[in-house]
Amino acid sequence: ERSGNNFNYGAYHSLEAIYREMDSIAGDFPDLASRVKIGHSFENRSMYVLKFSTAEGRRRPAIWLNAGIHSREWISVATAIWTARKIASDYGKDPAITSILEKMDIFLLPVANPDGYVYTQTQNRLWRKTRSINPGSSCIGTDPNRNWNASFAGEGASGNPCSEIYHGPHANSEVEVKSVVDFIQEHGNFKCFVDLHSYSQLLMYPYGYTVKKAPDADELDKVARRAAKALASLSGTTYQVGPTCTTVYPASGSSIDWAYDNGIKYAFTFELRDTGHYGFLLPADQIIPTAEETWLGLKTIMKHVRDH
Ligand code: ING
Ligand code: ZN
Repeated sequence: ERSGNNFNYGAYHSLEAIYREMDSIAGDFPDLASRVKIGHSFENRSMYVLKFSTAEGRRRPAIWLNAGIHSREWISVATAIWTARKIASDYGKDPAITSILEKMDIFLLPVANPDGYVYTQTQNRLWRKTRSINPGSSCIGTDPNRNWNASFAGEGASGNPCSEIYHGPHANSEVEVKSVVDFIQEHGNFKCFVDLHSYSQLLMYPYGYTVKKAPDADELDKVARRAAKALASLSGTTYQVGPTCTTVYPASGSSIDWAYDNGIKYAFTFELRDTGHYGFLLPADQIIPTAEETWLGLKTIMKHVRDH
C-alpha cells in the first residue's frame, strides 16, 4: 500500500520518514487523525503519537497502541505505522473499526524509544535499550520495559547498567517512559494498552512480575485466544497465549503490568513474527503480511474493549 506521498509500507524506514508519514496521515484525514507531541527522548528527539478521534474535545475511553520500545524490534514499528494508515483509511468503510471509533479514541505511539531506533539504524542494529547515560558506568542505556512502576527492580530485571535488562536507577527514570506515563495519567480514561514487540509469536497479558494470576486473567486469556485465532485465520501464523511470567520469563517493571495495576484492564503484549529463523532481522517482505494478520488480532481486542 502506498499513500499520496509514496511511503512504502513494505520497507523499514528512518525515524524522520516515520514522523513525516505520521504528519501525512494526519494531513490526509484531518477530521480523524492528529499528530500530538507527548514529550522528547533523552537525546531530545520528539515523541509523537497519532490520535484518532471522531469526538474532538471530549475525552472518550481510549486505547493505547505502543511500539518500538525496544529499538531492534523494527517489525513492531513497521506494523504500527501500517496500522495507523489502516485505521484512518478503514474508518467509515469497515464497520468494526468505525464502531470502535464511534465510542473510543485510539492513541498510537509507533516509536517509543526514538534514540534507540536511530542508533539501530546508524550504529548497532541489535541495540535494545534507551541511550541514556549511567553515571559511574561506561555502559549506556536502560531497558525501557523494566523501568515502569510495577514491582520495579523485582524479578527478571537487573541492577547492572551493562545488562540488557537494566531497570534503571528508579521507576520512570527514562524520559521516554515518563512521557507516556504522564500522558496516560493526565488523560485518565484509558481502557486498553497494547505493546508491540518481537519476536516469538506470543500474545501475553499480566503478570510478568509474579506467577500469581491476575484478577482478570480468565477474561484476558479468552480475549487473547480469540485474537490469536483471528490472527491465524489470515495465513496460518500461530501464536502462543498466556501470562508473561510463565509464557516467556519473569520480568518486572513492564509497561503492561504498570497499565494493568493502574486500572487499564485490557493490557496485552504481542511478540510479533517470527519464531527465531530471522528473529529481530525479519525481512521487509514480511512487514505487510505481519501487519495484516496482527490487525485482525488487534481488532478482536478492540471490539472486546468497545463492548465491555
Ligand atoms: N520481550 C519482552 C521483554 O521485555 C515481556 C517480554 C513482555 C516482558 C511483556 C514483560 C512484559 O523482555 C522482548 N522481546 O522484548
Ligand atoms: Zn521487546
